[in-house]
Amino acid sequence: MNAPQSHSASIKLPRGLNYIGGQWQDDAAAARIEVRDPASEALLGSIPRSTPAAVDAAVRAARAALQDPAWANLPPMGREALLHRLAALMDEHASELAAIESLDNGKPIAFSSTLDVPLSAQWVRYFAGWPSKLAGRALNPALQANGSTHAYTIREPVGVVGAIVPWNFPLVLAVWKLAPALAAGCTVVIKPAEQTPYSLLRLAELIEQAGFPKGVVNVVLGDGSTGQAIVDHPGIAKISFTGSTAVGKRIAASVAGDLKRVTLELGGKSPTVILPDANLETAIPGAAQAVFVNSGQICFAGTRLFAPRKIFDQVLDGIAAVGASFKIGPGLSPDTLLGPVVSQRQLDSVLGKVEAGIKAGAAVHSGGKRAGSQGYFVEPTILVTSDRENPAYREEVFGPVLTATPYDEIDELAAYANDSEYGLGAHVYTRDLAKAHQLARRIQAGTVWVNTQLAPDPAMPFGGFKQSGWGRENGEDVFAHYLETKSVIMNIA
Ligand code: TXE
Repeated sequence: MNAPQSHSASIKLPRGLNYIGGQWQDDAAAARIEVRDPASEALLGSIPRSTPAAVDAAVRAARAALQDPAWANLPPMGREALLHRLAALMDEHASELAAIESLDNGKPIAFSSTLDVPLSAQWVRYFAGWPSKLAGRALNPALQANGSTHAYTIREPVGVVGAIVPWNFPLVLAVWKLAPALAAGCTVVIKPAEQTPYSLLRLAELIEQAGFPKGVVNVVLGDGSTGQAIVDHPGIAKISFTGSTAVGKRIAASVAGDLKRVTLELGGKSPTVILPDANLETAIPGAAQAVFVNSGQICFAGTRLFAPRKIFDQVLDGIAAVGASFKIGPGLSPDTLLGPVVSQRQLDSVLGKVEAGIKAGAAVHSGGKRAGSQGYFVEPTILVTSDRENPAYREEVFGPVLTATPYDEIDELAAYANDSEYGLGAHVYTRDLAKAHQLARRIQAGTVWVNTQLAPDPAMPFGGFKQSGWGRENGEDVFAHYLETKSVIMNIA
């Protein structure tokens, strides 16, 4: 492992200011939250725990922007041009954005420079294609005589969107919310996670540079108390949240008061199922990547492995070898493949859940401990258990931790895969196309990947069954949440 060190000196981080109505401003009344480099534990800076007054100012700015002719009367192709300009600016500043992301979150620069940042720009480009295609429909009403009625639908922006982003993919997940909201003509108040505010602040500078009218995008910094103030604000029409299931449930209860629209992208405990006929040359590295990439801090990480008993040891040894080949180190080191988890709290939580799993009877195949003594590093870990009540098997760990369970009959697999309160993703490895499609139908998950892993796509709806959330992000489906449909029915007889 490389010695953790702070690289903050060489990277210019944006100042911890709110961006409201096109102005960068402090929230003088707010307490401060420290932001740390998870590789070195060094202080990177601080942000305000923004007060309800700051949230109110941001919502007012967003509501004013919704009526501002510069935004409200902009033709759809004008919104497309702005989004394309933003994507071009993200490309232009890609290496800077990747460095900020790796410093702030700890993720390997090998991934942030090839995945997080380029994918975020691609997402913006994909949604830049939509505004001119978001059409209503002319319809034939069912109860009226032919020719007596002219009836059609109009699709209107839902209003101000309150977007709340977690820390595992700070830039990617901010863009998953911003790009469709802006494509739909909404305005946005967005809050990054308190652990990782900087890439979104830099993105806001690029949004300004791209020429979006003032107040269309507002960034408010803070922790859960600021997030709750966004959720509770009556001027917000829709909440788009990605984060823990516990907070998601709280938000669902909060919005019951005024029936805000809400989408929730929450936790997961996604299975990786390897069938006896799978090509192990792809299944083993695939299963390893599905749980170790981003130090397991991926909502659809493949954290429960089911492999045939006959090849169980071979598969586990293979996955452990791939994990051991991931060089552990600070995100900014070019050869790092396994960075730290995001915070001391997350480190304690991951190690606590591993310990609870072992205490309840899981056997340690590999890993299981903190790596080093400085920085929030965790060894790639495999725990073996057939006990479906083992907490490491049941609970989302959100670290580089796999539970592995052998099976004897293929018929057991769908039941195993579905044996979770979550239903976000699933990874299936097989050469048998019929079995792959049969399993894809039986598995209760928002996305099933076959012979591949960790590959979301902007055109494909993404979201969860069961307690993994409400609604779908991405693709055309996302617009169901950012647009209201209005029917116009006119007697022309
Ligand atoms: O999440 P929180 P935490 C899971 C993962 C992780 C656990 C805890 O298992 O170990 O959650 O992480 C904001 N109203 N995921 O505690 O608290 C908060 O400021 C409005 C899975 O960090 O849910 C941050 O911006 N907002 C997940 C965001 O919610 C509130 C990604 C996420 O924080 C709020 C992250 C409130 N009452 C964690 N309280 C995924 N699905 O990818 C907090 N926030």
